[in-house]
Amino acid sequence: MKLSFRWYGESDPISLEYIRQIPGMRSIVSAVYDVKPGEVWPEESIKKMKEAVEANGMLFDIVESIPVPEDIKLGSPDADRLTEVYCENIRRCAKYGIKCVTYNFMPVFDWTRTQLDKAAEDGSTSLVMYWDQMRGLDPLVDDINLPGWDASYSREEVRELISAYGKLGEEGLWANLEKFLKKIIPVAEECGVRMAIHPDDPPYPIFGIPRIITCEENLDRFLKIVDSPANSLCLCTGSLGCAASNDVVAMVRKYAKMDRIAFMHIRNIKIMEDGSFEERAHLSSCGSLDMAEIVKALVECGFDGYVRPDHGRMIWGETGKPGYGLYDRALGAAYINGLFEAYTKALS
Ligand SMILES: [Mn+2]
Repeated sequence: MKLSFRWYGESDPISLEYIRQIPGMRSIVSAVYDVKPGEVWPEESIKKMKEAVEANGMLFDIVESIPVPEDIKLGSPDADRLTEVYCENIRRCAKYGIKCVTYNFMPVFDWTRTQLDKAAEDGSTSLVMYWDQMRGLDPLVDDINLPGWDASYSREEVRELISAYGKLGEEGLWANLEKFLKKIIPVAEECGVRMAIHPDDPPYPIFGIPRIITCEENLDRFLKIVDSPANSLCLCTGSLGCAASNDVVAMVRKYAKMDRIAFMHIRNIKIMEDGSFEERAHLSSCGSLDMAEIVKALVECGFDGYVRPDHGRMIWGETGKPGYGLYDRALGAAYINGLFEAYTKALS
């Protein structure tokens, strides 16, 4: 496996000098943040990031993410032009050594939580989604501003988008995804890039907005649209794991065996009785997911893709981007290293 760490570029309060000190850290996962979704990435920006990462003894060979504009997901008249731009960005990334590009196909909001700094008993804080804070909210009527939602949309724009996706429905979203994949995957194949779709987070509809990258049946359907290793998964344990109906270990085993996991996001969550969830420390006993079984499945299937510790808690007084502090993600990386080393030795 190729251990990696997400970094938000120059503006990230965590320095590459610190990240390189995490044992076994190989790759930096990042993106070009100086242009809006739907614009071509300046080659100069990609090159600059590559040079900064390499100057710190690591590789910049994986991108998260090239965002998919809403117009592509909605199948708007501008979708074809924007898909061309998307293909050009894949080519430019490949030119600078990128081997894997992560993206998602979630309408409107990348992820949904009701609180970003919920304090646990031990004084650490993490992101949570509590249904008793969600229920009764209607984004078409109420003035909703959940943490983490894109603040660049006006309330009116959010309402319009939600109603457009409501009309599109799941099958409409599938059709637009298929159209998109059939254009981008041949380009990715041509330039040696694996596209890795991130599951919807959480993996069920919220506010009636369709969500399709959610469960085994839908992941099977997704992979069949273009049956190629270039059309693969970013299997995020914490996202799929938020639905108790998803058997994450079985999914990891199945898709790793098929060689359709390009990237693993490893993180633990605790599902509460009412379906609410809390992001927890990576250790299996801290949450609902069996991390040892997940890594064992990967090792047994010969997984050689990218792995990163996903969201961490805020611990030891650290402040910063919720979910993306240094300390708890570094603990996660060390734990992931330990599990991989143990299973690799035991099975060799
Ligand atoms: Mn993830």
